[in-house]
Amino acid sequence: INPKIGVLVMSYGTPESMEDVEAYYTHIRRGHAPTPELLAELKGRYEAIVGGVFPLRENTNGQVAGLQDKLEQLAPGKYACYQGLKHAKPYIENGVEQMAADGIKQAVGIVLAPHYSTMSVGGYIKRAQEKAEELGVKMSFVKEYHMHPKLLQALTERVKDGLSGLAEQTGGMPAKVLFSAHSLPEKIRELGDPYERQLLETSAAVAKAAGATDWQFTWQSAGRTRDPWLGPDILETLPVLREEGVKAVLVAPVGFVSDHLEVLYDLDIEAKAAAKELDMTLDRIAMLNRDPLYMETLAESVTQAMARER
Ligand code: FEC
Repeated sequence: INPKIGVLVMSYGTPESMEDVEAYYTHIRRGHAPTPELLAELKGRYEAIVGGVFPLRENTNGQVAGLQDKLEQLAPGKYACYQGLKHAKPYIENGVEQMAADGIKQAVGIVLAPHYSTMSVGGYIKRAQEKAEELGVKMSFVKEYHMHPKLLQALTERVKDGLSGLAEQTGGMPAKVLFSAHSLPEKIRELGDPYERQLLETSAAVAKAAGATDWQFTWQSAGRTRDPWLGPDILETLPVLREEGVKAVLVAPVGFVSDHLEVLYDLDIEAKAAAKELDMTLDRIAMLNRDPLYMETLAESVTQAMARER
């Protein structure tokens, strides 16, 4: 028996290489291979971001290491972190198997995404829980941490920095803060899902703390399926803002915590180009990645979840 408490740190996962993109995409599509057109489009997006590397892998590795360091500081020798990815190896189930193989009997699961939805974080938790039950590991979970004061502080600093950077570029033009997150199929609304409410709570709290009175929320990165997705998408929001006279926009993708495809492509390339077309200046806040305040948010959320277990 291993006396340590396991911490299963779960993240989205990214391909290992360009050859691996098809298998990754097939996994996201629950076993349905993409058409050659869809595959080529996704590969093209990866190629367009910083030379076709997969930054999410390194960022997730860094976050897991950073969380382990913080937990060591809070409770030396008590916790051991394991990684489990939704759509790539090591899969969530592999992380639980590794904990069990190391003799871990009790664990906490946490997802590298602050807001709860049955379709996102709920899916990670379900997979971990099933494997843990099968292998006799007792698991509890952090469901959300979207209002953790340190997360809000880290995001607030970024919005303040982003606004001053934008003011320098535009010669002090008034700017709109556009909070964003990954869209989900509209059907989550029928399930009374907390995702939208939690995103608005984070956005309102950060806007208030940053002193940004002009802000709104928009969706991004909707999937390529036939279901209706939550909108409006940022690409629809920008022309409306332009009509309203807005010329400078700071995007704050508060639903994400790393530099990855949905930020580096969907915002930095696609949304930026759309803004340029409209003669608007668009900037984005820096992502959290391994920010110490984010690492503390995760570590404190884990220790609080354990305290509740006792
Ligand atoms: O950098 C990378 O390699 C990965 C970037 C990436 C992140 C991410 C986060 C979220 N997703 C969420 C929901 C969905 C739903 C579908 C879906 C599809 C994709 C595709 C790619 C992709 N997602 Fe993703 N997502 C990332 C990447 N996502 C690539 C497939 C091509 C496309 O549709 O664009 C639709 C699945 C289906 O077909 O049924 C739903 C949510 C998040 C944020 C929370 C989290 O991180 O888990 C929600 C990062």
